[in-house]
Amino acid sequence: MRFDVLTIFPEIFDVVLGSSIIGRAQQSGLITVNAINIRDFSKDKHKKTDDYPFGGGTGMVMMPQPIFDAYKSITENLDYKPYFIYMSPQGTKLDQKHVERLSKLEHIIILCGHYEGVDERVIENLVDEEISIGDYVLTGGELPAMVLIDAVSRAIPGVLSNEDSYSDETFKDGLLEYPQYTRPADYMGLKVPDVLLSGHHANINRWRRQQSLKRTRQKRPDLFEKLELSEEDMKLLEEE
Ligand code: 4FV
Repeated sequence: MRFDVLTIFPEIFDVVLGSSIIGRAQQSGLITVNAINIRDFSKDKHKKTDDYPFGGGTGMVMMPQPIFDAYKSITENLDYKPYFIYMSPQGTKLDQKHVERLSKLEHIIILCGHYEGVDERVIENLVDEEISIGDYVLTGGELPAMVLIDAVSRAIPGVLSNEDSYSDETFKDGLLEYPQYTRPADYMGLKVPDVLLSGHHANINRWRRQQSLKRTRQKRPDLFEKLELSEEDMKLLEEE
């Protein structure tokens, strides 16, 4: 998977995405992340990338020319059109199913907005999808872009080692993950549930399914109502 990020703060991507799991994924070549400075494509003598909004109003708007030229610099030697994502609060809210869909792509361009946003002609002519990471306003699209790259990279086979398993985790089949415990079995008198020390895997899996169902019902009723519950699940939920 190739990620090209169009940003006016390219330097922050190496720091955040250069370490740990995503850093290793870059070293192994499973993913590449190129942070491209939009400012380098500004034809303005002061390398301006933003200007006043037509029609007046507060704030500034990112100009079309530097973004279109940055895009051309990526695609002019390609015989395919990369998938162009604009991180914006007006976008589709990102979730795990969405992440898994995106992880199947080969080449994603991510545009990071700033100020009041980007000129609408960029969105109309270049953007395939607007994606939001949540209903709040940030100072820039860089953090959302990193969130997207992290989540999508994790879903690419081989990026996560067995230790950091991808298999049964939160949002997998729409459920919150069961509680996790590690050594010591007794910490300051706080004990680990006996079933987890029993080595009885069927009972352990049953207990974990029950915990996932109960905490999804309690913490995320919006997810719980979407679940298709089996007879067994109903019984697990009734049990104290
Ligand atoms: C955002 C979000 C977000 C809006 C103005 C950047 C900022 C500035 N992006 N999910 N929430 N973007 O707040 O994706 O352009």
